[in-house]
Amino acid sequence: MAVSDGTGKPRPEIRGDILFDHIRTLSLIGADPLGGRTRLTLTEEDRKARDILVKWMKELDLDVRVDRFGNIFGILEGKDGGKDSLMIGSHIDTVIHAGPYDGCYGVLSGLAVARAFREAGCIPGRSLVVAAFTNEEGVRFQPDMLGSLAFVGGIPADEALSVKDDGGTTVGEALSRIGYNGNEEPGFLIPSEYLELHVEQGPRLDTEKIRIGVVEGVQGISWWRVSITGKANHAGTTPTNMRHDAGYAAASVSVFLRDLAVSTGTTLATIGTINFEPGAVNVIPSRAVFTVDLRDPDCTRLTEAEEKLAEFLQKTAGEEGVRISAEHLVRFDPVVFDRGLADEIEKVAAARGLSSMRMVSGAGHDAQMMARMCRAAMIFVPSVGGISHNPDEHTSEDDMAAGAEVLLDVVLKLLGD
Ligand code: HGY
Ligand code: MN
Ligand code: MN
Repeated sequence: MAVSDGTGKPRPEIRGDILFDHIRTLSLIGADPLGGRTRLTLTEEDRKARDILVKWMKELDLDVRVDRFGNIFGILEGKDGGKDSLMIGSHIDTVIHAGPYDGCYGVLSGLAVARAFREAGCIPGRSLVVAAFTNEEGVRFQPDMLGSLAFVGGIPADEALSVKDDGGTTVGEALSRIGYNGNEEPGFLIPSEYLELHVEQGPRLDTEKIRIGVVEGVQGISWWRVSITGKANHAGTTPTNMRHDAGYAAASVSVFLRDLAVSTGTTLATIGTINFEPGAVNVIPSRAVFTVDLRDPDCTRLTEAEEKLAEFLQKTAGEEGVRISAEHLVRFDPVVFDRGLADEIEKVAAARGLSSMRMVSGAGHDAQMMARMCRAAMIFVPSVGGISHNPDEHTSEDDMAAGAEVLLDVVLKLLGD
């Protein structure tokens, strides 16, 4: 509810009840019987979530625009007639079997900030934009953050639209199928600031009992798809020294990656998907295809990890007598956010009596793309047990409300009225 800010004018306030209700409603779309939800980008489930988000934006009388990549923007025009804007964004697509907050919390908190202005009858000095970006997760199409990358011109529009999923469907075809192939071009909207509120997805805030994360940047990300071709043979008759075992080669890469991560202490390495052919219990795998996700806050160490992986693949190919190829899917260098915005977030948290700490994000976010276009920063709230990309992902309503209020306070400071 809007309360007076001492000047007689009602002060915009976050409606936590509506925010939590919206998060619950969205979390049911694509829900599975095990308590998770799967809303891969540009699927029917994603369309349903998009449609309800657009409905909520229109209920707030926001001017809804969709660009060529399906990015959705709800615009609350400011007194300056919309020339200069502040954007709050994130994503509503999910990974497989996801938790309820990743991305959705940020988009719906942006909507809650817009609602706070509307309910207080307050027209901000500059326009406020609420954004939901396409394919942040990168599960169906790579690279991840494809929508925000294309929005900032980080990938040619045609290249972005022709990226294919495993079934051969392009981004452009999938957008048309769900009716979100908008016509706004990249650059139709260039905000001065971008803020993203997100659950931390890691254990630091929860462990250290800190309420707010002041996110100063995002670590580097490198994704690969590795294909190993060996020779199928009988599991019971083929002596070990005669094998060209794609499965064994893949498993040795997994052990190598763990050793690499432990050796640097900062690099993280994950094999998230793997597939063997022919996939029979008594046949030595002729083929293994898997993905590698490498992360490091330091650019040089990330490159070193990539080089060490390439060397190990070459060595393994020679020793096992298999052919190995590696396709580089993603490389995003570490990003540093805007210092002034980070300072503002820290000040606002302190003014609300909320403890805060500065940190770098382990997860990728649309903010790292928006930082190429304008001043950008992020606000984190604790993830219980640091769990995310898992139905057990949880953040308390108190913490979610605190994060949304810090977001509103920063917006009020920046937008003025
Ligand atoms: O992969 C990531 O870090 C993000 O969740 N897309
Ligand atoms: Mn996210
Ligand atoms: Mn995610």
